[in-house]
Amino acid sequence: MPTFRFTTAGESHGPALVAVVEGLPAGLPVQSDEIDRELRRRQGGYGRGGRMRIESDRAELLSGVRHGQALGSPVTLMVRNRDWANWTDAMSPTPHEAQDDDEAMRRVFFPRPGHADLVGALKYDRTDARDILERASARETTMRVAAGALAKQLLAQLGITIGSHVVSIGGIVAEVPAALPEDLNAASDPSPVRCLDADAEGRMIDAIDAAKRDGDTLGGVVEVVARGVPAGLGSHVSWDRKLDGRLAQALMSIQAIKGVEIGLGFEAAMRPGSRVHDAITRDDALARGGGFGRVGNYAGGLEGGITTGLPLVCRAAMKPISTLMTPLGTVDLRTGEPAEAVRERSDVCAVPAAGVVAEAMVAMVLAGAVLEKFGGDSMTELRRSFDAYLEQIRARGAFAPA
Ligand code: EPS
Repeated sequence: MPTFRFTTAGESHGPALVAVVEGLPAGLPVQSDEIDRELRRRQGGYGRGGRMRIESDRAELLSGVRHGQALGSPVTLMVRNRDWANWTDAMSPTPHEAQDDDEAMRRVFFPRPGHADLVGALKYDRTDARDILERASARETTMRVAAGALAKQLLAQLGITIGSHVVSIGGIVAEVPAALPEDLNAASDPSPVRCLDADAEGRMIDAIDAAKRDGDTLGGVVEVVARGVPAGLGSHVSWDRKLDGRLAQALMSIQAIKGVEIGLGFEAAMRPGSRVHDAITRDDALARGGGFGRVGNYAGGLEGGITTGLPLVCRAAMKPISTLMTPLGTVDLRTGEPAEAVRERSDVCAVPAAGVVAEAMVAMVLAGAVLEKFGGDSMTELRRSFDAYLEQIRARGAFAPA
């Protein structure tokens, strides 16, 4: 059974979204304002549509936390959809008197290419694609971020921090500094596109404006960096314990993500081994690597599915959002006649927000790996085991002077 589990529920225009999170040790300090801060970060970014002006997401804690500390029981988080007030008829859980009024029920018969509309309607035997898109919507990522905020708070107790920045939008690639700022989010969050390169930022904003004018959308690439991760999370022994595989799955599960890289990623396949692998050194400053360091970090902090103690670096590629205001061709789900895909209010670009969601997913995978290795029902137990392990690997690197 996984050590850190979470599940989300809720439709994009339903009354609320919820998440149930299991595995947090008793005694973990839980700061609800920190959860809301993460939710605000996800709502931002240049290129968002009208919905984000309606919502101002706040998490309500319904279980599992008392007087600011986790109890060890499942934590339930709820975020109400303000837009629900405009959807009470169309999303009514009980049969509605205007059932035959397709417009009032906001039915969708023209599936969008690239969205789950058509395949979901086939698989779940629905004629109204609204039954699919309400759940496929990236609104669901609200709860990943809320649950991820709890994972971040757990990791922060152990000195592990996670940040992200945008690497590209619409083919405009940022120049990434050789050494990323220690507090990555403090540097990236003030940018409207969460990009560290001011020149690229301006061009990304122009590209988003142009896409909006054309009724088009833009994707991009985000990079997530976790610092303070000790060597030894994950395992080489079985496929499903490899941490790189688990990170890839978690990141790939985010709506619209089509590719994941760790460290050099696909670029590693183009180079000879001598320009890919990170030579091993002694590095007394790198206590969490057991006193062993690396020349460079092309491996992105993972070797053999196990963390190295260097920063964990993952990238995720997001395709452009599939709701186009200048729509592509589709087929009417009722008649089979050719049609134009539905135009729903949507975002032009949500890459900056995707970085925040990716942080949450990485945080939850790392929280799971930490709990698996160090376990414990309480923070006291977890901390004792974590500290003892750090001492153990520190001793491995403490060689007698030559
Ligand atoms: C989305 C469509 C838009 C986005 C939404 C994702 O919502 P609406 O249909 O209400 O205009 O704003 O994202 C969010 C609501 C969110 O919180 O991120 C979609 O179809 O995926």
